[in-house]
Amino acid sequence: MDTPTPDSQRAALEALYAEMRPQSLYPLWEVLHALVTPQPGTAARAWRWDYASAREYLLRAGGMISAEQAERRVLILENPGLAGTSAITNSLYAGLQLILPGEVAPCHRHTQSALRFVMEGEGAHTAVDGERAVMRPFDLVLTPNWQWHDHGNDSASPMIWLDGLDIPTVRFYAASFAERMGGEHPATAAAGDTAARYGRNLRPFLGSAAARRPQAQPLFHYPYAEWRESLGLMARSEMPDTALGHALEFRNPADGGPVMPTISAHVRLLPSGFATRPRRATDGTVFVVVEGSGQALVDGVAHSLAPRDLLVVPSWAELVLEAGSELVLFAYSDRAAQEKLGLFREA
Ligand code: GTQ
Repeated sequence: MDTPTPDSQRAALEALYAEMRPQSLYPLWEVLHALVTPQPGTAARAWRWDYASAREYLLRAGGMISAEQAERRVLILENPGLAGTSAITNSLYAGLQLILPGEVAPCHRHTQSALRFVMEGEGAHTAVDGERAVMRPFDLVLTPNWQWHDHGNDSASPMIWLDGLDIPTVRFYAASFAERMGGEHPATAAAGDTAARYGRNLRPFLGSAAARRPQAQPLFHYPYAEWRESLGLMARSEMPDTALGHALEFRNPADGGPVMPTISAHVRLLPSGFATRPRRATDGTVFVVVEGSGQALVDGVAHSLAPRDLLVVPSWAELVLEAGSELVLFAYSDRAAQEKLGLFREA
């Protein structure tokens, strides 16, 4: 090869690229550093949603379209850096769902895994494979991959919860299947039946009729009253972790791991006046403020935190959480998936 001048080399390469392009062939050396980065990079941004204004738009939508007609009446919390993707992080989705008194969101199932975290209202339900979980504020309810679910509200007030799903993950793998039953699933068990069988370090004998729930994902209701008590006891008995505060992860009793294959969820308590050390992690995370106030510094930018506010922190952003009054947070991320793939890191 002649030693080319930079200009003639560029011209020769561009001519080569132009010839290859119709055959869908491209030079790696032009893009390698953008593909294999030394540190995580994402277009996702940190963003805080004020609950009161989201709620107002959701209630207005409630006056215009029924849950039945919408199938799911939800306002999507889309990351402003991921416009057009309906994603809150690269791998996860978030939305606020409204069910008005007397309404039913019809029964369906899909390969996407979902969690519900109750924002307000009391007494509406999610039925999973025909068993109701009666929902109270800050309860966590799961609808795992391919389990039938419908939602209904027999109470006298509107019910709003946060939906967290792995929609972008399932889209990435092109593995979405969905089926519609419509209406409500026929009742299969009394409300609370599964929690009594699987939620207390017990399980029915495998293979017996009593073991009617899917073996890998039996439990689907984690009540606020229970997790809040545990977090409170923990906070009274030891010093907070410097990076996390007091933190407890929700787990799947079948294997002791994260609640679902693609989604991890946890709660934290930061004592009044406590500030975490700066921390980064590869799992972009969605937070809900349950109680208290304070602020989150994400890569040095402050986002104020008040009850029911929602915050997304992108992968590898530096996060400092500062509690004003005692701060209680719920959070979910794709850590469950990243750990299986050997990708999760924190610093
Ligand atoms: O309740 O099943 O926010 O299927 C998005 C997709 C909720 C649901 C969402 C869904 C659901």
